[in-house]
Amino acid sequence: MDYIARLLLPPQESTFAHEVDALFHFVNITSLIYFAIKYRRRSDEDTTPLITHNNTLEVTWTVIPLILIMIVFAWGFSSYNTLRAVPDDAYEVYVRAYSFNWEFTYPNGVRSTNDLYVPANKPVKLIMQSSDVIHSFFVPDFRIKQDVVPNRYTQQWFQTKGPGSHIIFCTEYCGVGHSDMMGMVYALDEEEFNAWLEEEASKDIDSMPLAEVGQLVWRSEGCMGCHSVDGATGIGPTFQGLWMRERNFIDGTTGVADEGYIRESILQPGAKVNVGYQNIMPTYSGILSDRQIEGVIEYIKELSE
Ligand code: HEC
Ligand SMILES: [Cu+2]
Repeated sequence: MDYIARLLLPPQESTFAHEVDALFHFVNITSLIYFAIKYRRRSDEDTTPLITHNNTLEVTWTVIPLILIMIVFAWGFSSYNTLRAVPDDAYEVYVRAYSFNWEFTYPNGVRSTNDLYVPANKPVKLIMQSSDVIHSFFVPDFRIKQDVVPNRYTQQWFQTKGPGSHIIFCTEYCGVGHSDMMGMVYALDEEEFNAWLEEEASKDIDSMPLAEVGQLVWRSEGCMGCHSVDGATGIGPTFQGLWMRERNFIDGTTGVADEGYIRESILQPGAKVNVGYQNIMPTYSGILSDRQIEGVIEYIKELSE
């Protein structure tokens, strides 16, 4: 069973993954065997007999599937409970999904984008919501998948079987960047995890050079998912060489990428939309501080030197 499981599905990396797989294989294999026997070709001129009524047959095809369904139901119900009942001592992380990134907020206030760090071998609870459309949080290795919806918290928990890294997908089609809406779960040993948390918490943007603040914003606030810094075109224009460049907007007007333009692009992305791009950038009004915005401006300047 374990061999087949590994052949067909991703590695079982959460404590309950084997339970989900066992039920899946049970349903699959019983159906497969039944169909192979029932619908095999018996002879060269095999035809379907004409039967108008048969009580024995009707009772049989009701009772046997009923028993099977009850097995699957009881088994599924018990696994579902395991997946839903969050242990009391779970480590809690808030998750915010927005087009097209995952943002994680840890109890000590640290935030990370697209990289979720968790303590290995400990229950972790995710409290999730979306800032725009419906997304869905899927980690195949853990056998978990949960919709992430605006204006409502949904929950999911898991416990890893050890340190390791596992890919996160969005599995609810959410727009042009949907297929790029990926991340990683990094399960770290407790000591390593605490060290990571402390290091992140000590990153003090008040004593960093502005361009570094900007680079940090680009990396940790999701800009990276849509804007490259190496000249490559993504969902949005690259930041490389953007400083003081002439911009053409879809309403026919033009402008120059100066401080005011960059600030406006961040706070009111829809005010001027570049030709060749869609108006899909989320506003960062209320999310980024003035210092962070000025950091981005300086970072873009530096990238154009
Ligand atoms: C979901 C994708 C997405 C994210 C995330 C995103 N942007 Fe954008 N951004 C765009 C698109 C698309 C455009 C071009 C359309 C427009 O002008 O509104 C754009 C335009 C811009 C522009 C104007 C660029 C130009 O060439 O004129 C700036 C500056 C900018 N974004 C900064 C940022 C910053 C800073 C962040 C992160 C804090 C960010 N964006 C996050 C998609 C995104
Ligand atoms: Cu999504």
